[in-house]
Amino acid sequence: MCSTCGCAEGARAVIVNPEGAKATSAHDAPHAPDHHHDATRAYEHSHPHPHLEEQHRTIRLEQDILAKNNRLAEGNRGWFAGRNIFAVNLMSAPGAGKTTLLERTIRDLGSELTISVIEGDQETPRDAERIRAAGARAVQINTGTGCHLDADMLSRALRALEPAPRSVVMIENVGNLVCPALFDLGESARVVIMSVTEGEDKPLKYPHMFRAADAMVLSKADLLPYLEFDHARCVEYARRVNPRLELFTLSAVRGTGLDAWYEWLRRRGAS
Ligand SMILES: Nc1nc2c(ncn2[C@@H]2O[C@H](COP(=O)(O)OP(=O)(O)OP(=O)(O)O)[C@@H](O)[C@H]2O)c(=O)[nH]1
Ligand SMILES: [Mg+2]
Repeated sequence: MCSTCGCAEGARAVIVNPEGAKATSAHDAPHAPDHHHDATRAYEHSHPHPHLEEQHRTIRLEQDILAKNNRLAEGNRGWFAGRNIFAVNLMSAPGAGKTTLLERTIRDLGSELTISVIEGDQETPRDAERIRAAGARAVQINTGTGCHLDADMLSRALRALEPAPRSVVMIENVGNLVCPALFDLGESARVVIMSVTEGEDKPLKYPHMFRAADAMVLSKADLLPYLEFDHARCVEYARRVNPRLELFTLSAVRGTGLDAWYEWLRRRGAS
């Protein structure tokens, strides 16, 4: 549940309340004080299609939130461009292997590229600690109930991280295949990681995420012999949703398939 982007009931409640300021949802209304009942009744009387009105308000609020985020993201993009920093927004379902791939990448490319990391999780500093142990600087963002990073969070984390000019900033988004796709961070590239244990149909079921990505990493390839996972079909689904996706199949644990991923990072990081 997310109270930041409006997909949680609590956030919708603000939209439903005809008075605007006090947050009550359709579910809360029966428990609200009498004057709230009166206001709700008066509202329903003058608005014969409350659900339609609610939908309009929901869409308007989403547009406002995303428009504000997009403005801040443009600021981040300019900030990165001014310092010649290549910023990668890494997104996946929880546990797909984002941090493991980052640890491995830092260990293998650390002498060649200056990499620093912004970690997004609802709670705990665990991932930032893992990154530091791998040898890179890291800042942790804890989003609480939020299910994605946004451009404002990123800009504040960048001030704390102070990445070097001409370096690579990896941004590990909160584990979630849905909301992070909506929020531009001002990154230079978007990478979606999908592990082979998730099933080959994920690009079709969560198309927004795959459509928004520049590259897709199919992770945990070492587990393929133990799974009913149709690799060719997964690739076909991914390309159906996004024909321009660059694809990497790898295992960060076994160290297979990493060369193409590293080559992509070097190439994009240098351009
Ligand atoms: N077999 C196998 N396991 C892997 C691989 N990469 C990651 N894992 C395992 O998958 C689990 C989750 O890995 P993480 O790197 O923490 O995943 P994450 O995407 O950062 O997770 P969140 O930040 O919680 O969303 C751990 O138990 C890893 O050891 C891989 O290449 N092969
Ligand atoms: Mg992680």
